[in-house]
Amino acid sequence: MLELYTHPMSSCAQKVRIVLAEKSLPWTAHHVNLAKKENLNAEYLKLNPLGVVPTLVDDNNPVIESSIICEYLDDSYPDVSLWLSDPLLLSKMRFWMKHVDTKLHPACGAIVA
Ligand SMILES: N[C@@H](CCC(=O)N[C@@H](CS)C(=O)NCC(=O)O)C(=O)O
Repeated sequence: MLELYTHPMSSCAQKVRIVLAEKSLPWTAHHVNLAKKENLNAEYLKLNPLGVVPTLVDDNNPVIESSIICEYLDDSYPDVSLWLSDPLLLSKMRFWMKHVDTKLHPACGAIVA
């Protein structure tokens, strides 16, 4: 059973929701109210010590970090694979995943903060 701790405005959580949709995987949503700082509740921090969304829980096992969650879903549920076999295309995909994680997302956070 897949559970996703998510927030509608979270671009990181949206990335994971897109992968779940592309792979037609059933999942249950747990909405974390970031405005009320529910992400910093002791119970949530047990799942995600970084105190951010998203967190995926698969059969009671938490997986954190949106790009790692996307890769975990592709590894664990390979029927519809989103991975690329061509090494050059794969290098481009890895670049964009890294760029979003390390540059674009932190920059967006600075704008909305
Ligand atoms: N690198 C993390 C970033 C997660 C992240 O920063 N999530 C934001 C929402 S997009 C969050 O939970 N912010 C809550 C806070 O910082 O208080 C990932 O990709 O999962």
